[in-house]
Amino acid sequence: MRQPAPKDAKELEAVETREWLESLDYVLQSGGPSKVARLLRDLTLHATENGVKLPFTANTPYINTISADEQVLMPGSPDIERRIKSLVRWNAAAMVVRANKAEEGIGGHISTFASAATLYEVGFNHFFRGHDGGDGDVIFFQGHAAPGVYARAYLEGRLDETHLANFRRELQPGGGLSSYPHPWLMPDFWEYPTVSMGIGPLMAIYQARFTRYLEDRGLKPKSNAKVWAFLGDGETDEPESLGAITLPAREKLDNLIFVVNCNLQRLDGPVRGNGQIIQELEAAFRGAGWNVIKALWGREWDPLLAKDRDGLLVKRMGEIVDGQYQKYAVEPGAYVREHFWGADPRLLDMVKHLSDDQLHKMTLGGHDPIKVYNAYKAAVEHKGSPTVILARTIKGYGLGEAGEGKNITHQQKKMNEEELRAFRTRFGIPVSDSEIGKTPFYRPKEDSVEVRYLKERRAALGGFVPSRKIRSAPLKALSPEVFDEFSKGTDGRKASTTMVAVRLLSKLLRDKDIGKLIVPIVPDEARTFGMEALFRQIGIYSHVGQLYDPVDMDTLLYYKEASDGQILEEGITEAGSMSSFIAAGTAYATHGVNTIPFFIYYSMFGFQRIGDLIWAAGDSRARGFLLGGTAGRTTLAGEGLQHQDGNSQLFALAYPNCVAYDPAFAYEIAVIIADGIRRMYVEQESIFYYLTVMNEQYAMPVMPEGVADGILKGMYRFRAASKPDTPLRAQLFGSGAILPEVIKAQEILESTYHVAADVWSVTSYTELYREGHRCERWNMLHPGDVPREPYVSQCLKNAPGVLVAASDYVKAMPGAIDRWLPRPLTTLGTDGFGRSETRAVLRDFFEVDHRYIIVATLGALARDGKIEMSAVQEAIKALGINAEKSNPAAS
Ligand SMILES: Cc1ncc(C[n+]2csc(CCOP(=O)(O)OP(=O)(O)O)c2C)c(N)n1
Ligand SMILES: [Mg+2]
Repeated sequence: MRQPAPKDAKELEAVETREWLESLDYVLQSGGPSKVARLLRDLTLHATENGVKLPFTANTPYINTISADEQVLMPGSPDIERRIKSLVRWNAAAMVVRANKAEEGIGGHISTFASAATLYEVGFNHFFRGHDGGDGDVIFFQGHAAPGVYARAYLEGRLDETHLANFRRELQPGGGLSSYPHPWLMPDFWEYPTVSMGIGPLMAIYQARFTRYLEDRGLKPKSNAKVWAFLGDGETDEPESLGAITLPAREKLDNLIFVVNCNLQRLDGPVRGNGQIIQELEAAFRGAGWNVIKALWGREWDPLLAKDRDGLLVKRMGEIVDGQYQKYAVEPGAYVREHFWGADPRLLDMVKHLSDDQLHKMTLGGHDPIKVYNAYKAAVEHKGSPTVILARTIKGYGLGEAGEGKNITHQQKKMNEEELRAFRTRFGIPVSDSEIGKTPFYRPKEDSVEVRYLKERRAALGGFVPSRKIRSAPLKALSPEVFDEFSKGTDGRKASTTMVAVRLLSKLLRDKDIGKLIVPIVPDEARTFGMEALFRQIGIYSHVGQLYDPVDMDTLLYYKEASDGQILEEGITEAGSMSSFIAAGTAYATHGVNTIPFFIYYSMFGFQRIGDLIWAAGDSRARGFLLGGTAGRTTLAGEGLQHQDGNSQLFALAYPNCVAYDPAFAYEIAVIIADGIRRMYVEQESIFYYLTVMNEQYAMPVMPEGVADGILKGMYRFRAASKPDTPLRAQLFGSGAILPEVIKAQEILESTYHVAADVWSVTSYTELYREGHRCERWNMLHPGDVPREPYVSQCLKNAPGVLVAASDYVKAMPGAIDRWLPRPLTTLGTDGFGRSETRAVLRDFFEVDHRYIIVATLGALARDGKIEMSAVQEAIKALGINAEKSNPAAS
């Protein structure tokens, strides 16, 4: 057979292609786009089955997802909205410029909001739902855009000039405005902190999921409310930003909308100078299963794209790297004509009717309200998956010479008079030349068209945003019976504090009043903590229930997933779990439901790994219990260096509203948790708890009389010396799993060394430290008054003998209180890297077992001249301690 000549082959190919396209056009006309999509899917499947390897592409062309033909007109008045937006722009910039007029500039950012103004204003005028009419949207604002959010609240009449003048001057009379979103500092305004990049989007994902959880469990009626997360394109480099994006797609969270402000710049320069951040993000989000909407080009591009029959313009748009796009933004139109359009005479021809100035002013999608409106509309109407909007903008938009599109723009805080005048003129702000030097704030009169319009819009959308209100009533006090059994001891039976905490948790879950409000959260660690009984008891939450027969179905404790399941089994993500904790711990405000989260995890992977999210929980005024499991550097045997936690109690000290305890006994845990529920949910204090729980088992004693107050304050005398009149005396402090070592030391000191020691359980060095400093501060400021005596001093001022403390944490913990003790404190602790070993060997290595407590006590007595040094040397020998062993703190 004759092979077709090359020319014929090409022609044949062209004919073939045309035929296929014509059939496709026919289907498109007769059956519409969905039929075409189905056919293409079927074709792909068929081709793959027959061995055709199709190239993978996760991207769509570099154009708007919503074409000009598909877009709808915007309701409302574009003209009034533009004027409002200009005023917001002006006041936001003025706020920052004024804050930096003084010698000592106090920072602030103009360029982030300048690029995002349209993204926010379209939301404020048309989409963001306030909480007044029931459930509002939850909005995670980009932290650096805060000046714009304040400027709008000023136009709305919620903030006044003094507030604006005191931006970043929070300690001024009348109050100022916090630099970034901080509910701790502005509890009626901001809902969630975001400025530590990456945590906003992560928290938003888990917030959206938690909303579903509340609805599925019947704790809240179903609603259409959305969770919006605004983030920067540079911010997406943070692992937290993208690290959890498969979850909302998997769980079909169509109540979640990300808006990425793609100004192509971060702080130092372009986000992807040599690439395209938008295409990169599109691929990542599409791959994860999101609905991706690109809003790249403003309306001026529509007629050009309509003319682009052979795809030249689309191709050109897609081949420019971001660094070059940034260059086009700062150069005049002639440069753009030459370098962008000049790539092909046919492209040049397309824009020959436009002047250089018109070329320069062609807007981008994120600056065009109609493109943004259509993207948001599509996002809120989309069903079945979360949506991300990738909106292209220019960093520092409108700042002109003062920074628009420049690499320095992120740090731009000052504008000279000329720049301010240009900005004023560009946005038509009614501020005269003579006034401009003062950078005055401008708010039109209360009955002006602008103020009336924006107030009407907000009223129609359910009130102002952001706005934080406590929407739940306090809980009633819990009946003490729930906690009773824990004070009775275990009658010699051994138990670990983890077992106790889990038992208490399951009792709380059964409580008829608060049971349903408890939210257990685990990062794939339930079995580690002996919580598997809860799987069956309350179920693991899954929106779709359980679509399979669990492999352990015929066992009592099978892995039960249910749509009304109560446990949040997050899988291996402490960051995700903590975000759930924040959602559940703030639901008393955000959702009007007093959920009580218990997040239990490997203690080493808490403060150490996700400390910034715990900080955000504190800022968010989240309530609930963090349980650091398998805690204690020497108590967690075998796991070694990266698992053994001797740090978390120290870290907790730095979190101002975190109340931390290292309890040793069942009744201590019960007292602490009972009081925690009272303080957080009855008294409504904005605090949260951290408890370390261990897996060493020992008998739990009966609760001594009258110790509850001491447990909560941080220490109480657990056991007094049996022969207090003995000449040699000591006070021994122990915490957590090291307390039994201290008790053992007490017994041997008495029987073998004739030292009578009292044993104190120190449940919280943090609480003692804070209370001591409260007293000291008061005394400093009130020199003439009767001085206040720290609780530690009250406990120990009359206690005789030497003072020795041992814990499974770093020595700085007991060190935190020694200034209020009557005599110097000898501290034993676990500074240094952990080791894989047995408990006994580890406690020898870290020098915290009963033998070291004995030696430390004898040493202190010898230094006091109460016994001979030789007696200490003999004890070291008798107890089998190697005095020449290496120092664990440094090895
Ligand atoms: C965790 C963290 N690291 C660093 C910063 C400092 N920082 C603030 S803004 C910024 C650049 C932001 O760029 P992008 O996310 O693109 O936002 P844009 O301002 O461009 O909208 C950086 C590095 C921060 N706030 N948080
Ligand atoms: Mg950016």
